[in-house]
Amino acid sequence: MPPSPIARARAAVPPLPRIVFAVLALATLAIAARPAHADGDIVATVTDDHGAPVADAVVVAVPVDGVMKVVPHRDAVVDQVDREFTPKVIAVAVGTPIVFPNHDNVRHQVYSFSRAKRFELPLYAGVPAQPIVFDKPGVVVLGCNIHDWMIGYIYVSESPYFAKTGADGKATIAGLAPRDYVVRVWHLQQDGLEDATKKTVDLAKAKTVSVAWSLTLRPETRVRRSPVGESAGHY
Ligand SMILES: [Cu+2]
Repeated sequence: MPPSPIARARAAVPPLPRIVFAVLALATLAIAARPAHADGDIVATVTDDHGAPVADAVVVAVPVDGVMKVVPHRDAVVDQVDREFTPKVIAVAVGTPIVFPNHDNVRHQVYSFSRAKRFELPLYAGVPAQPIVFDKPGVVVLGCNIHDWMIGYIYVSESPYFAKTGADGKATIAGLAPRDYVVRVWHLQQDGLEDATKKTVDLAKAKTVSVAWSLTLRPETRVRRSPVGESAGHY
């Protein structure tokens, strides 16, 4: 019986291209199966002049190529507890809405005159209905018109890659694609410009890169608290 037209067509394809095709297909699969990028970490250590760990420093990494997708955070909160902002320092990505619940039995009037965000929440108790959206990068200093000693800081980052140091002075920015980054550090008592702390790190060569800063800190100027309970119930 003569071979069917299909069988003849199959036979017409030489075996070598078929093997080449199979190898190429396998190679493509292998590349696809490999993670698009082995994510890396930047481990930052911040100390003061005396080598003591510095907490509440914000470390920011910006890809050198400038390509990044900023996703605003959800559920960001700056609480008011015992007539202090809690946390005192928060870092968020630009565009993040923050709510300012009041957990005290006195009313607060939260405001900022900072260029990155001017706002005022009229005297209130409980949770304000609307969050404030922090839509410009920069440092926003918070105050309360009733309690002069209350001060808080919102670091609004233009990059989605940032972390705040803990009590050990360490912060890890995890899950970074392997490329070059400019890293910098900000602290509320920093003597000197944040821009002067810039360093370039290359995550293409190593999966984990350590970076360290020694900061000169100015003493923190704070208004003294009124004795506890003095104004309780008045506002
Ligand atoms: Cu207050």
